[in-house]
Amino acid sequence: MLRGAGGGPRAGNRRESRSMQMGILGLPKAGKTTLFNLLTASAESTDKFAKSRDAHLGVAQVPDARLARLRDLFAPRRYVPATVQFVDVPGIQKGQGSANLDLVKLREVDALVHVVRCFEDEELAHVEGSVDPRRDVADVDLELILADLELVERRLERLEQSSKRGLRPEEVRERELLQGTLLPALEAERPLREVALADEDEKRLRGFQLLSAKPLLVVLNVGEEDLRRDPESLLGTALGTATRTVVMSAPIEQEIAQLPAAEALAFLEDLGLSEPSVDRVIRTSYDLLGRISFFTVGEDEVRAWTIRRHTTARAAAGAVHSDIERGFIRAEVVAADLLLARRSLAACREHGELRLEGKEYEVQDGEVVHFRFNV
Ligand SMILES: Nc1nc2c(ncn2[C@@H]2O[C@H](COP(=O)(O)OP(=O)(O)O)[C@@H](O)[C@H]2O)c(=O)[nH]1
Ligand SMILES: [Mg+2]
Repeated sequence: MLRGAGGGPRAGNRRESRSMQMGILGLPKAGKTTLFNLLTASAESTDKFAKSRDAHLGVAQVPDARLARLRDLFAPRRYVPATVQFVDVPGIQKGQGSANLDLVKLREVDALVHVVRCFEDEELAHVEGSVDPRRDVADVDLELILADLELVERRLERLEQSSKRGLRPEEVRERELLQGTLLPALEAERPLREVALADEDEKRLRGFQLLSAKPLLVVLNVGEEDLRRDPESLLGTALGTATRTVVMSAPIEQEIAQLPAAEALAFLEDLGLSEPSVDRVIRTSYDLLGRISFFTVGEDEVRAWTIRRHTTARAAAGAVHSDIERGFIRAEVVAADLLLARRSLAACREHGELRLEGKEYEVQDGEVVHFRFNV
């Protein structure tokens, strides 16, 4: 019966229904739009007086040297890297809590990028009068915390009113979680990303879209002279373990983006960098989102597919097509580096490097996968 076939959890539910989204936030004139333009090859206005009230949405390709080399090997008709979306919102204002419209725009994103101004520029006054990255990180965190606090308090009031008619067990658990764990953390000005929660509690909270619970990448936008300093010395403190950092210089990244590839490499080397900081921002974002890529290869197409870490082979097949997931038999798997060394799947097979894996196998980042299936 047809209903039986489609009645279980649908393959589509596990697929990425949309690209992962990172929201860029920070104080005005920190370099947010400059970074957004670099990430997404856009050209939104960044002049010193630009004051956009609109959010911009753009797509960044996830740089992956293995995938690029697979493209060179297979010379396919189509080449499809993984992508991450970035949203650039206008600079946030201090002290507005959840009334801050720009924070509301960030509720739907999966993780946040806070661009922090660390560069000096006499012509461009810092909104707070001085350059102090540690203060700015704390101030922006506090805005997120206050917005969450309002939301949690409002929800608790609503539950309080409902408690007159008696709460359902699910609501009781929710109240415990809000009252006992979230509220105290927020009142202590602790971002929720630092609070460890059980999986089911995390699920329970997902609908709230709490800002301080989102994974955070702090981008320190420095002057050229600070490019090789480490984040802790720039901030004068270590950030929480749920926070990642990347140091970059926006004007230098702009220069790199305009150079031909060979010159860009030489320039990076001069600066003592192994890759553009923009590439690190994208890759760190992908990682922060808990995403990895596996590849499919052929003359037709060389392509990266985005899956959550710890996805099984069968569910990974569903990222490609629900028919392949449904008819999954086995996956033929080889690490991209091995394939690049042998130069063909047939040669990998001959050397016993093409493994046959079953449906429960956990696909690893950078693996080339060929699914065998039956429809
Ligand atoms: N000197 C210097 N200026 C920068 C740097 N990053 C951005 N700017 C300039 O600062 C101004 C504001 O940048 P923008 O990206 O629009 O900042 P946003 O308000 O955070 O979006 C622009 O004139 C940029 O060219 C930097 O690292 N050094
Ligand atoms: Mg801007």
